Amino acid sequence: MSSKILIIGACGQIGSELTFKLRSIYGDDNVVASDISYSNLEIVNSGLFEIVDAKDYASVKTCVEKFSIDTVYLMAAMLSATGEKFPMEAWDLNMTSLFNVLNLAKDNFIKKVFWPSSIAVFGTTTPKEYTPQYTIMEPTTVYGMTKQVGERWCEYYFTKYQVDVRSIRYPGIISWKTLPGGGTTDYAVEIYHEAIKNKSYECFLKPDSELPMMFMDDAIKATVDIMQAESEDIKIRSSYNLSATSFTPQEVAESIKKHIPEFEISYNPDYRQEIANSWPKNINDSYARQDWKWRHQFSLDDITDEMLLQLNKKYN
Ligand code: VAH
Repeated sequence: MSSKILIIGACGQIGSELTFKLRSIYGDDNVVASDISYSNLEIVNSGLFEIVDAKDYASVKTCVEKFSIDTVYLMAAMLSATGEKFPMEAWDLNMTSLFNVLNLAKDNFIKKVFWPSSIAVFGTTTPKEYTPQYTIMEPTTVYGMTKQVGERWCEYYFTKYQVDVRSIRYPGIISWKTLPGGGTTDYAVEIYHEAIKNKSYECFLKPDSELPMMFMDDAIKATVDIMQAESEDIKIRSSYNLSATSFTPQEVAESIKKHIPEFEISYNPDYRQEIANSWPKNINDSYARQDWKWRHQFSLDDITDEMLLQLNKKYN
């Protein structure tokens, strides 16, 4: 019998594309999109949609029971940059929502959980090159702290209550369909929009700020792959390192110039530079590649090709 899936945070950058992908796999009637508001009308009008407050246990439980949900993808979170402006709200949203879903699973209202972690779990004391799965983790952002402690709780609920929760540490995600909100890696999305609209972009990070990045199609594939893997193949129940590529703003600009030679980039680092400085340059994701056969597809130039192709259609 097909899964009955609830996506919490379906109006967001990843949640929106995950909704369409899961509907294509499991059928429209088996995937319920939800969010705190009707902020993405394409999602709201494209199929089953419910208002769910991820911080309200009763709100989540009511939706789970209404649609006989067995699998929850918890995509609602406050990201790194916004989290530094509203630390208590970030802690509350990111942690309360996770406990609500883990407890629904512990009490057998649902059977399976996906929860996104992030390379933001790493901090300034973490080795920055080819960052290993197991290493020093002293995150300096509230967002990173919520992801680090969230990973501990995921592993605890698996070990103590046999909750089938699966997680990956997303790098920066690049997509063209839905704008990201409040992330430090958002420059890598904005730059493509500005390249098409204005042929110039003022970057809020320094030119040599190398960060781990991934195209949305790869991120969605990884999310589906880990959730479809056999339980015994998921040997890490905190969260898996995941990687595709890594690059600097300068390298993105050079990639764009292969298509738009007149494109110009300038740099005006802001508070997000300190966040970026605390994160790895690139990630060792050998455990994901070994345990559940993760393979990425998109390089930087592949990302640039697709982003400019799709955004040209959007704006012209
Ligand atoms: C952020 N896009 O910038 C998120 C992501 C690795 C970064 O977690 O906060």
